[in-house]
Amino acid sequence: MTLVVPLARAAAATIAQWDFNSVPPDANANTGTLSPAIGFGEAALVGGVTGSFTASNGSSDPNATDTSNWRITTWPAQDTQNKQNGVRFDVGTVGFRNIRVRWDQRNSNTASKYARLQYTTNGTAFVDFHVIVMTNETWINGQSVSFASVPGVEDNPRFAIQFVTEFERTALDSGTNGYVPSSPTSAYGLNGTLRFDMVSVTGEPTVTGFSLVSYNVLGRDQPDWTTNSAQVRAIGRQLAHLKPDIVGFQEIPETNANYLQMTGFVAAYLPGYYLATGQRTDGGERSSVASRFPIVRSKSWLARSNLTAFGYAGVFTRDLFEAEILVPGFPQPFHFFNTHLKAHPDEDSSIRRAAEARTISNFFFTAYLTTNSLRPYVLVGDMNEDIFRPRTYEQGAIQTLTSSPTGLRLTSPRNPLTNDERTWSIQNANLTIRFDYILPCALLFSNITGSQVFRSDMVFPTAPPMLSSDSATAADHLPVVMSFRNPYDVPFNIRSLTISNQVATVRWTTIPGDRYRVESSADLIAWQSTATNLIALTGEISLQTQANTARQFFRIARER
Ligand SMILES: [Ca+2]
Ligand SMILES: [Ca+2]
Repeated sequence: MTLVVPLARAAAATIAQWDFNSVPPDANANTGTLSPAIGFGEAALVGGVTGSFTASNGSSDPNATDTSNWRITTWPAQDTQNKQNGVRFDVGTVGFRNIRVRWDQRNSNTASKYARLQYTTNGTAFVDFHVIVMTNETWINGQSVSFASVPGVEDNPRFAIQFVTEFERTALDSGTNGYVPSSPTSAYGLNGTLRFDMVSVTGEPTVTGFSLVSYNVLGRDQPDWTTNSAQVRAIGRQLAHLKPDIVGFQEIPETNANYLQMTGFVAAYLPGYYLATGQRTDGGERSSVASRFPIVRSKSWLARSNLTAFGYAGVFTRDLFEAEILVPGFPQPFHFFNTHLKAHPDEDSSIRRAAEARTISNFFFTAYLTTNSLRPYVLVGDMNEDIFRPRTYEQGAIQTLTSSPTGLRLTSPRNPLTNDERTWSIQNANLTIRFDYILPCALLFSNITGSQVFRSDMVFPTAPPMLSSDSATAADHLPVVMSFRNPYDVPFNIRSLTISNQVATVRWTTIPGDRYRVESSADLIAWQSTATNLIALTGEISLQTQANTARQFFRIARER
């Protein structure tokens, strides 16, 4: 007998995990990395301690060939600096709840027996939490603490933890008012070591949908891009009102290195957001991406690249700026592309713009999609061309960008009150043309829940502190907004189970890019892994496995 059941939604996902092992592996335990092996976060020393990498020999790290741990030493003198020395891990929890921390730890004989796991909800003030009591020269693996009931911990970009050594008196409310060694037969020593491995922060993803904005903010040549600028404030108030999860900005000023002012902009209007800015291109402007979710990588593609092969004797005016973003609960990273094509309707500019669209199309087909076809992606930007209002010399740049090899789909958001899809110029008497686009991949296209061309003067009732005049003060372009359902946040179904010649075949519905595991059991108690990390390539997985015992059960779970 064989039975298959889909498991309930995967409970917890790894937000960040440190294994300290080199990437790529180098078969040398004395080299390692403080970059997380999974997810996004930062690891740092606290106080005057020093850190190095050594062989783990006994942690729970499954890596058999190159497993390092983070070894911390140079501790404070006896009776000094209580709870001021150790290690810190910053892990934003935006989009996660029921946060849990797990780690492996080993103390040397002379190291402090007691340490405190502290946390912060504002990035600076740490609060005492769990007391760690260690023995000597033994790994204690899988230590685990839940922050599920702690206010301010979940959905917080500033969440961080630290492990700091502690006097016995404050740890236990009794005993020695100083450090106590891990070995009862040793004396506390400054050269003792605490070693950490497999430090993980997990949580349950809560993101059921997300939203994007594309916005040309007319920053080119602006001498003041601080938050004192009336223009910058008008941009900020609109975005604070819209609260998009990800914003693609075009025309952040190069002048006076004013693109650096975006850090202050984000702090004021999109607090806690991650920011990435593209490289210098035409000398006048850059592209930026702000995201509520971690940006793990960004890159300027095609910047000033030669367009000859694409029909124009010259270079790409600006770039195609990519931000790779970790959306909670997505099994694959999200790739957000942002561009600003050549402006103006004259013949030379039109041909150049067409060539830029072709080189972007070529990039998606010959580069990006060859390795990332299962990952969700979107292209946003100021394309300087209106698919429905072609001008004399134009060659269909939008049609090129949305041609089938790119996988990108045309959308036409409209203002909900005016029903107008034109985005330029709100600083003229009338809007005359559409320049601004959000072009999602097929997976996202089929999960659009709403979109609009935003106008602050068409928001009723008014929504202070945003001013009705903000759109016109901010830029000539209007921001374009689009929201999506989380395409992976849906249950999956078992389609069929068949047995033939002692081979069971199970089929279930999937979303391309989603990952699954299959386990089997003879008694519904002990489960063995049949297959892990099965990545769906289509809308269905079909798995064959031996079914030659009297009774066999299977279960299928989605991995996140
Ligand atoms: Ca390790
Ligand atoms: Ca190494």
